[in-house]
Amino acid sequence: MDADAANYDESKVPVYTLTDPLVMADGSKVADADAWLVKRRPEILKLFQDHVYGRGPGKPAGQEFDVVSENRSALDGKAIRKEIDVFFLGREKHAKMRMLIYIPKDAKGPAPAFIGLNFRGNHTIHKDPEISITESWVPNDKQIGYENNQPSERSRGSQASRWQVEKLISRGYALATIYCGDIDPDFHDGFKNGVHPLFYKEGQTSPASDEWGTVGAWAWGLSRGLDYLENEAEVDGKKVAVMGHSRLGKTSLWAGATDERFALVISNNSGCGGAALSKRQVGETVGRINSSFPHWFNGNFKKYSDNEAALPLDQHMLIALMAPRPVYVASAIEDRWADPRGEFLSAFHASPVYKLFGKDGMPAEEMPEENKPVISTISYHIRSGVHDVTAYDWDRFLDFADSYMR
Ligand code: GTR
Repeated sequence: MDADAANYDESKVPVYTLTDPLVMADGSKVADADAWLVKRRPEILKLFQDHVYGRGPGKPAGQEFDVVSENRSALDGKAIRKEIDVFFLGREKHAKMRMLIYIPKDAKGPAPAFIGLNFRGNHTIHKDPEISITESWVPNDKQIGYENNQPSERSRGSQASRWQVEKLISRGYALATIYCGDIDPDFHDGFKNGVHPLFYKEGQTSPASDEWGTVGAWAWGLSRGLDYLENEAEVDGKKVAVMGHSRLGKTSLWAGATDERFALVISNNSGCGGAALSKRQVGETVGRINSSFPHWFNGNFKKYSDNEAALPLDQHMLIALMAPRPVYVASAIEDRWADPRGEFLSAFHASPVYKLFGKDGMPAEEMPEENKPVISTISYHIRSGVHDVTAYDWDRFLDFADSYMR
């Protein structure tokens, strides 16, 4: 089935029932915020681990950080740039990811920050010639000169419009980013490369059906980035927003769900397996995503291919796992594959959980018009244009972050 053959017709959306996030597994009602945090939230987190993203290994012991470069006068003197190697199991074991950080030079104290994974290597987020080029596997991409899974010099800055580094810096935010392929290359090799094998038990050769896939590994990597930021004197580790686009937006949501240290969570055009409700089966479906990207989710998720009605959860419960932290769900009008309406409905149906905390959640009952954001503890917009991250999106995310992180 190709994207054009997918369903985009609301009248063909099957009748579906969403699991009530406020009813416990034993049928009793969640009475208050405390019952949510102590009992229901862990139940839902476990559902997502068991059925969708899988369980990760948690924070590894013996992690070590090396500052491999530092320039205190980057971006024409406006920023401090650092590159940090995060050795997951200590230097001796070699396995590592490289995090690039820009910090506003004129910050009065530790800066609030955004962290997000990038698709093509740290050097693609800005033209800055001093950013080291990734040594990890990269997907072939003729447009930017990636061949034989090797990166190219000319790809520098090729994803700059998605990161808006100067804008972030001028608004007082640090930006930390990691190439997703440093954590797990984005192709299905049976989990031989990437971080999975580091944690296999003796004799294990691939994750069990309730263990992490690639999205789980990426989210785990974001937490390891946050481990460093908590120790970075020039960044405020208590004010770190996690942001991601598309497959990496699915990842930012899972990172926000599994790691409550993230103060604010942003999903941009995350679609199926991200913010969009699976049971609507609009655009990309569970069956389609599992066949195109069998490595992203866990083994159990395959049971729901063409069988969404059997899911004991839906993605509104993923958004609810952020409560009471602020969360922003962003769609794009031409990104029908990601089902913008399904993304909005997840945000909407997470709201009852926020209300337990005396917060609004998503106040709009109907989808807003194009470029008319609804801003509350759960915020939402549908931007004009295609599947992408743009200056418009960043302006909204920065305004949103200003309300909680300044
Ligand atoms: C598509 C995939 C989507 C989305 C997108 C992306 O091919 O079907 O789920 O993740 O890739 O990451 O850009």
